Amino acid sequence: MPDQPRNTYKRRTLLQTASLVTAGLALTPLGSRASEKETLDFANGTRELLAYPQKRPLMRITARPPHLETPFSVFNESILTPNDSFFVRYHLANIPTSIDPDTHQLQIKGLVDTPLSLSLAQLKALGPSVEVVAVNQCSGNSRGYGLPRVFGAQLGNGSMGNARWTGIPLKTVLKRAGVQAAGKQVTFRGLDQPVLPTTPQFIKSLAIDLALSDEPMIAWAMNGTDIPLLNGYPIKLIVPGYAGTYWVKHLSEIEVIDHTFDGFFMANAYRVPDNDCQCVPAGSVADKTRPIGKLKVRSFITSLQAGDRVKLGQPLTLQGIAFDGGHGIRSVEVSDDGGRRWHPAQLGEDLGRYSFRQWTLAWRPRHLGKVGLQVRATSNNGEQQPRTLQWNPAIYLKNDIESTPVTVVQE
Ligand SMILES: Nc1nc2c(c(=O)[nH]1)N[C@H]1C(S)=C(S)[C@@H](COP(=O)(O)O)O[C@H]1N2
Ligand SMILES: [Mo]
Repeated sequence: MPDQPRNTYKRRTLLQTASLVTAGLALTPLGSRASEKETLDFANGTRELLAYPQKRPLMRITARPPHLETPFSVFNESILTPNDSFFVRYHLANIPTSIDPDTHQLQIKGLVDTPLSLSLAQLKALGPSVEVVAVNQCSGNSRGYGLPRVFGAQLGNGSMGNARWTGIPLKTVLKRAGVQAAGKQVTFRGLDQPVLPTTPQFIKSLAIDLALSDEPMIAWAMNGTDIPLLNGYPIKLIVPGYAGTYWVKHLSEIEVIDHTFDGFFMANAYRVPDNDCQCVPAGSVADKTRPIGKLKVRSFITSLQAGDRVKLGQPLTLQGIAFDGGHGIRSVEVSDDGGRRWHPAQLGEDLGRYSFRQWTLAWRPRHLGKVGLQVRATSNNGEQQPRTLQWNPAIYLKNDIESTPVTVVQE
């Protein structure tokens, strides 16, 4: 069989991970670049760079459960985020450290005609596989840059990534089981467990119409190879355009229910103000909330970072990325004068409406001293990044126009 060698290799890496568990080292990084740290441009923004299994050194936000961010320079290197630098986020500390792909089962139960228990091989044999390039962004990405500050992890801009996902449409699996007429929502759960019995399980739900639509997918490959353990091996739910919280990792159980799921991670956490901007006046609370949904349009400069120095009069190419919740990017513009004039950037290759879109723009620094480079994206439905933060109590979906401060120096 052609993929035999890769499977053998996979088992070996997983066994290594497993032996770490026996040695009591679960969840500890394999190594750190001793003194290496990366500092984000906000108060208390220094993060250690640590290498976890199958990962290159990433910025650690929290240790238990692990929350690791992608160093921002990675987004300048390629439009697809490499698996070994893709961010990692968990809610429960008891995460799987070794999973046998031959015995993993996916249960489909609840209001279905035929409950199913599928091995990976059976899942793959259910129908033709599909591919999508899509951004996985944590709801709280960039929270650390938002003011006034709120409780929760102070995330930089690295809790996002763009990958090519291969799997089977969720609807293929649901239709095989036969969703009954009373089905209103579908819940999803993975293998990770709370440490304490009082901690709620990480279970997410989607409305039945969304679950049966074309896009959601059960993926087994990320950028053409196995999904890293920490990103959801062996299978993960992909919900293109929607916040990463729905992208359930180590997917093991799907249930069709006849009501709105009221578990903690839907009814209490990951909710936004129930209005158009999903915002409230800074410091206030929302009267009415709803579960977080699609990603908002946003863009970044990736070729320069805050504090960089550039030379007066020397032309350079600015480069960055833009994305939205699935309409695709219509335009990206850059301003070097505080937003008075906007210069249209050139858009790069189109990898689909859920993907990062690269942009470039030739720029010549004309004035000595500090300059804030701003970038703003507009999606194909006319949605544009706002000038100021649309604040909400968790600073979810931050998407106001970024300003990257650089200093122009004499050649
Ligand atoms: N099983 C499981 N899936 C999960 C989570 C989790 O805690 N457990 N966290 C969710 C959240 S909030 C995010 S942002 C993404 C992060 O995906 P990644 O770790 O693969 O980058 O996973 C989602 N899926
Ligand atoms: Mo998240």
